[in-house]
Amino acid sequence: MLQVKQAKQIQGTVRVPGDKSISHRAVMFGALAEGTTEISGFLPGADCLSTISCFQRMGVEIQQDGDRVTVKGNGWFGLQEPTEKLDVGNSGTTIRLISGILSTQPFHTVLEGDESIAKRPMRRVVGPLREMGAKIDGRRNGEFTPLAIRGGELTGITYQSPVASAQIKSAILLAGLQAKGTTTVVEPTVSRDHTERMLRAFGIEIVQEGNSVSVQGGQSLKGRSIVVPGDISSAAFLIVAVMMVPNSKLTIENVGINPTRTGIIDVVKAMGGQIELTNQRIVNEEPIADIVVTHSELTGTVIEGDLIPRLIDEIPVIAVLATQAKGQTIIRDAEELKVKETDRIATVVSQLSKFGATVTPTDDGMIIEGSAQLTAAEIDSMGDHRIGMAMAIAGLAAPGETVIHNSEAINVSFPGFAQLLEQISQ
Ligand code: SPQ
Repeated sequence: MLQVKQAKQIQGTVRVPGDKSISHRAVMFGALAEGTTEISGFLPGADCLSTISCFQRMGVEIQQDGDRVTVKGNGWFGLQEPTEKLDVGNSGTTIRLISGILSTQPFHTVLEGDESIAKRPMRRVVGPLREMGAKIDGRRNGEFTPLAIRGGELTGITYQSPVASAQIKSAILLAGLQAKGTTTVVEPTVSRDHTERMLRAFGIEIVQEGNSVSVQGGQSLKGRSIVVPGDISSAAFLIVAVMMVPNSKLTIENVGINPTRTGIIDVVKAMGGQIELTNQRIVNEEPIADIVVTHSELTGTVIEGDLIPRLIDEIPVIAVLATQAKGQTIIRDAEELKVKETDRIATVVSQLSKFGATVTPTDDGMIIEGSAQLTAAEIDSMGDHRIGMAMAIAGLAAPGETVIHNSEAINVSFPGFAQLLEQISQ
């Protein structure tokens, strides 16, 4: 249980834990590479620890100590058939990307996760991987876990993805690295491109043209060192906290600002927020900066179209922000929210309404009325880390004490969140 009091001010210079998407990929690619991969800045959150344990069960030697990880890769086909099921916990990224990798392996594996994973759609990766030649089964003809995979020889395909999803794109490209010929994924809008950038850093040739990405089969990865930047999806909670609480200013150092992830910055600016990027640099093909945020009066906005994949995970906390802006905020084209750790349209509406906010769900998003006077509330994270944290941030602007039940879900992506919030709020 997490208790949050109304804050008078947010101040300081802080860092957020490592990027979740990049941490998963660093472990996976390190495990498939030849030689040792040293990772620093790794996110020791529950999701990325699930990825480590899956590869350990397939015989890869991995040592983790806080944000430092050493992975001793034995090459792509150095994985061993696990003797038990692989448990992905709460992590959609783990199960979907590993499905692509396991489709190339000449053995049998069973993948399973928690209650939330059991409800998330898997045929979006199972379908194209079957087309490439993988044998995969699961409940409802492969739509739901547990997934049983027998990998083998694959053939490259050109796949027109119906949704912009980095997990679909990455699963197919990873399978494509050991398939015959070329594998191409075409997306309606470009999703986060960490897989493409990191594969390049591991020595893979990958061709990106507009919304399409291609790889040739038969390539191998070389172990290397990877520095993981701070997660912009975690920084987003602090950015919104500053905008919610008058007289606040915060510097968040060392945050990844990959353009496929910076929708939150564009939205805060469009609403009238003061936000600056300093000390910009590139590490392992990923752009990084310090983010300086100053409290500002905001106006509602419309969030839709190509912007959605660039801020999909930030929508719960953007909805919280919108309650404090002048006028209405409309979020459209975000039906993907329904298949995250929870149905994030339903959970944002049910939990944010408890603070007295007016939020109306729509088929593909929500409408939030601004200038709301929030009052402290008793909240349930519903087991969704981003819902738990978004509602904690709402609590900073609500007189009284807000209580978040099931707050342990926050450890999925932001261990130390409660302590950091306490450190910066007065
Ligand atoms: O890993 P998981 O559970 O899917 O996590 C989430 C999150 O909120 O942390 C989504 F619920 O992030 C996804 C993100 O939404 C992480 C991700 C990735 O690392 O590739 C890609 C996005 O999902 P998708 O379905 O659009 O590919």
